[in-house]
Amino acid sequence: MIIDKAEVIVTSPDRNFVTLKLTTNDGHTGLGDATLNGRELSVVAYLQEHVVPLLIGSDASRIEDTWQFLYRSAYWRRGPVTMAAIAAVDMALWDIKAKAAGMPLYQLLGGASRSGLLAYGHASGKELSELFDSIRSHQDQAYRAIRVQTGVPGLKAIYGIASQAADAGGGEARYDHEPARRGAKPMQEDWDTRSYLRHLPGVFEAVRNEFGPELPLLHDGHHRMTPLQAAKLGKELEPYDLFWLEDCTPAESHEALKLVRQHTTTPLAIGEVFNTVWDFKDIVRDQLIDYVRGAVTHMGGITPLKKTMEYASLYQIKSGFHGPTDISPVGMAAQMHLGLAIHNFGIQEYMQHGAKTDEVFEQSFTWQNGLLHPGDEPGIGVELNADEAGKYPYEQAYLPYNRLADGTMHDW
Ligand code: EZ4
Ligand code: CO
Repeated sequence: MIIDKAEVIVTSPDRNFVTLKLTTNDGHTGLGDATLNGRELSVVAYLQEHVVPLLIGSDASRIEDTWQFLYRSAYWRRGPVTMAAIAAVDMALWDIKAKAAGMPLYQLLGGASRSGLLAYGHASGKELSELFDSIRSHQDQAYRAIRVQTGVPGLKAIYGIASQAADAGGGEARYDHEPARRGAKPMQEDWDTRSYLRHLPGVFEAVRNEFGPELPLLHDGHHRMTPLQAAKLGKELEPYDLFWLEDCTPAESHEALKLVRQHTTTPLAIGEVFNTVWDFKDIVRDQLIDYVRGAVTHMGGITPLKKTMEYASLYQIKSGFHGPTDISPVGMAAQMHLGLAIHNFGIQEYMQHGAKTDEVFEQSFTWQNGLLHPGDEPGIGVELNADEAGKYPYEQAYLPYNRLADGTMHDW
C-alpha cells in the first residue's frame, strides 16, 4: 500500500475548498480536507511544495507514524496552515485504511457509540420576527438545537446574521457563502460591545417565551468580549438555560476563561481556531470549558482530535466540533465518524452546504429527525467528482472584519 499519487484539488462551487486526494499503487484512493477559510492557497502551497514530495513512495498504512513525521520533522510546529495540511493527509490515510478494510471509518475508530449525532443549525435575524421565522424554518428542516444570533439596534451589519438583501441569489437568506463575500477585499462590519450586551439578554428571553424551555439554544460571541463583559453576559443568560456560550473571549487567553468561569454557570465552548491538543491542554485540565470546538480540518486530522477528546473525557468535557460550510463535506463526514465513535460526543454544528457543493462532493451521510449519521459506505463516504470540481475555479474570498464606530479594529 504505497502512495504513488497525491493531488491537491482546489474548487469553488459555493465557496473555496482545498482537497487532497491520495492514490496507492494497489488502487485505493483517499480524500482529506485542507480548507482554511480566506487563506486557502497557503495550504495548497504547503502541501504541493513541501508535503506531496514526502508522501510519494511512502506506506499509506502508517497513519500514526506519518502524522508524527509530518509534525516533528518540519521543526516548525503548529499553526493553522501546517495543521490543515497535516489534517488532510491524516484524513486521506484513514479513508484509505477504512476502504481497504471494507468498513465505514467509525468502525475502525471503535464502532458506533450512538445511533446518530444531535446537530444544531444557525438561526439569525435582524429583528425578533425575522429571528423567530428563522428558528421555525430550522425546526421545519428537522433541527432540534438552534444557534441564535441577532441584529443589534444601531449596528448596520453584523457577522452571522443572514439578510435577504445580501443574498443576491434569492431563496433562503444565508450569510456564509453569498457572492458578496467574494472579492479582492474583505467587507467591513460594525461593532459595539455595550449595545450588543444591552440587547442580547432580551432576545433570549423573547426566544424562550416563544419556543419554550426544551429547545437547546446556543450563542456564538465570536471572541469579541473582555473577560468581565463575558462574565456579565454569562450571568445574565443563566435564566435562559443556554446549551453553550461560544468563543466569549479572544481565543489566545486562557486566563480570560478563568475569570469568566468564576462568575457564571452558563456552559462555555471554545476552540474553532485552535490547532493542536496543546491549545486545549490547560483549559481542559482546569475545567474552564464544557465543549471542545476543534474541527478535524484545523486540529491536524482525526488522529489528534481523537486524542484530544479522550483527554477531555477525563474531565467530562464533550465535543462540539466546528461545522460551518468552510469545513468541506470531506471534513464534515470525517468528524461525523469520529463523533459517532467517541463516548463523549456533545453536539455537532451543521450548516448545510450549497447545491453546487453537493454535486462536486458525492456524500453518503444522512440527516434525519435532527440527527446526522455518516453512512455505511467504506471509508469516509465522500468522493470528489473531478468534472464538477473543474467547473469552479478558485475565487478570492475573505471573511468580513469589524471596526468600532471610531474606526478602531476590533477582535474578530
Ligand atoms: O466564523 O467558519 O461557529 N461558527 C463560526 C463560523 C466561523 C467561520 C470561520 O471560517 O464561528 O461561522
Ligand atoms: Co464560532
